[in-house]
Amino acid sequence: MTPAFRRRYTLRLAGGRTLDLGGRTRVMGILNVTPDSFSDGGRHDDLGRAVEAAHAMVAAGADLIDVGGESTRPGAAPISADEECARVVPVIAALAHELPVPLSIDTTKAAVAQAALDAGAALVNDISGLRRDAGALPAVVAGAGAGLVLMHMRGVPQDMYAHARYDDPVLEVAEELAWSVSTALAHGVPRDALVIDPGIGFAKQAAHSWQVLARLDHPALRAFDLPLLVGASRKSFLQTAIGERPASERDAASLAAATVAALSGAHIVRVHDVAASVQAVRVADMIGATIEPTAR
Ligand code: PMM
Repeated sequence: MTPAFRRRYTLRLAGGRTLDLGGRTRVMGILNVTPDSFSDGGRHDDLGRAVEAAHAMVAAGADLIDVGGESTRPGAAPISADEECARVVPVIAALAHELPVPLSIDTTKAAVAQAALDAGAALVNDISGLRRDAGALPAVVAGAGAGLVLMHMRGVPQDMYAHARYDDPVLEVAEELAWSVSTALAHGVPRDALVIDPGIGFAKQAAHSWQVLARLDHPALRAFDLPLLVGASRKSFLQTAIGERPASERDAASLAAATVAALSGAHIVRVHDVAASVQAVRVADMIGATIEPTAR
């Protein structure tokens, strides 16, 4: 089945690899190796369990595994590059040559990205959209020929809600992502390495996240002509729809959000519950292929 409702891209990855996007929705499984991550904190904090969890996600249908060592929980304490490397590099090194899918490194720091790419990661997922390390991170990505996810955020996780003021969230997110894209390009990262992400829940009140999720097909986002990644899994904004629940009890809402994202043109969804999300996005792919709206 080849859904025609999304534009197709061939994403450049390190090591001369590529990933086709725009056919079936790609599912990125989340592997947080942090002691304090808000949704699965402490569960993957030793190497063996992290490796096992990654294999389980691949067996469940994950197309990519995103390894993160620094919690992005609002108010989480920042950690040093050395501490972050100590958490993620052994996991990436253990998985890179075993897994049949690419690994991404969720970091804002050039030193961590470099160590992760050296250990076998294929792309860098930067939640700061290069705002944290515009000087060094793009050169690391370009040097490795890696992919680069540019996510929208304002400020840093510690103060991001102080910046959650928008007149038109989608337009402002797009304007600010334009800076990230042009910065990446200006520093030598090729266009076919880039993915954009509106950063659901980052420097956004719940209403802003809903507006972004509802308008993923907005012309301002489509105008980038770049693949789109969306991460809504277990995020707190979902509680305005389902009532207050711990992160571990938000999976059904997360599936609904992933389905909406896929139908609105997301090429990649970033999720915790891989097996169920694969089923959900396959339904979206089938609907998309059946109704074939304008290609995103
Ligand atoms: N969300 C989190 C962490 N990293 N990266 C991208 N590209 N997009 C996201 O939405 C995103 C991210 C926070 O969620 P987690 O702590 O459950 O991983």
